[in-house]
Amino acid sequence: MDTKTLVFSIGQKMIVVIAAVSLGFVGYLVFPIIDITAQEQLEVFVTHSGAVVKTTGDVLDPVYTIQEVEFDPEKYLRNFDYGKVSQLEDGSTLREFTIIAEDDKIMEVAPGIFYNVWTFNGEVPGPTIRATEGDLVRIHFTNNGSKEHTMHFHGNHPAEMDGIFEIVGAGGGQFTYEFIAGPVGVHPYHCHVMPVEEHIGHGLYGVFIVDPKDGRQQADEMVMMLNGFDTDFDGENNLYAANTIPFYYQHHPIQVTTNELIRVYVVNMVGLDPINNFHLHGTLYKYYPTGTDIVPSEFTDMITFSQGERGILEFEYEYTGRYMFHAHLTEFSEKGWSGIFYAKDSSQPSMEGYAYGS
Ligand SMILES: [Cu+2]
Repeated sequence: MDTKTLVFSIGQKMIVVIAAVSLGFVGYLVFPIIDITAQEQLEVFVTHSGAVVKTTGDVLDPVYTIQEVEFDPEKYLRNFDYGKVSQLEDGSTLREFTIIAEDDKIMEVAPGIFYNVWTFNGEVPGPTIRATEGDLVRIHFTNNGSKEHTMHFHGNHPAEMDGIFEIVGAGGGQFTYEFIAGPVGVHPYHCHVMPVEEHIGHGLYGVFIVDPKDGRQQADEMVMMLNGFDTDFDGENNLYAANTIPFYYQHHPIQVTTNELIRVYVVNMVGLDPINNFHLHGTLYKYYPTGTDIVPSEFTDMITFSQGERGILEFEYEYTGRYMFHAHLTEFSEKGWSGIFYAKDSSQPSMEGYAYGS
């Protein structure tokens, strides 16, 4: 390389360096106030693999940033959806329900744990659908999800209303389920699209109560859906609960009155674990398996459920105070399936937000 070429080459390099520095400086002048604090804003993403990520950084394959589900176990506990009621020509009752499935929402299922929930009417569990034996139940079902979904009710109905073979397509598919409510009892409903474990695991289930025509004895009635979440997708549940939020009723005890009949409709929808159970402190309950008989099968404080098993518990408290109820499986109770009944006599004030152990 001769001297002339060398000088030229150094000159070129200098021009490139000067140009780069100048560009950087001009860039700084043009965009002088890039708000670096915006980088600290946490955002929630669902990735293609189904993972839910909350991060200040970029996610390479986000499907969407999503709306969070607000779920209130207090409201769910004693909320029954009787549908839109009308009389048919033959004098029987028609109850119509509108149910919309979605699969793009997330819920903070425990502090800092965000999970992609799949919902019926925007919640996990879906609404507690209630009818009287012999009523005509009509469900206007729309699937606004990105995957196929159905509604499969336990109970009596024609084969084509079973929610198995009549797959309802994603993005607005519709189906009308219609059947005569029966038998009397407490039943689950859930999506039955394969893999069912995944569709149930993400939250597509709810409770269906069929009341006897003559009703049941007056009681303080409530619903407990025993559920769990595998938040790290390793095939094991990380959280357990009665009504979705771990320890909710431990921090917000369920207020009941002494010497008043309490009736709890319990459904076990925990997947991945073969059994679950319900242990009650301070009193015993009459247990009606599936709620189909008027004679209780047991008088006990401890019942074990397999997957999908359910029943009705009836009991009352003689003495005031705080009584735990929880899974006797300690792993489940220590991961969230634990709560408290606060029994007061009618003259006592109610108690707000008492934290167990505090
Ligand atoms: Cu589904």
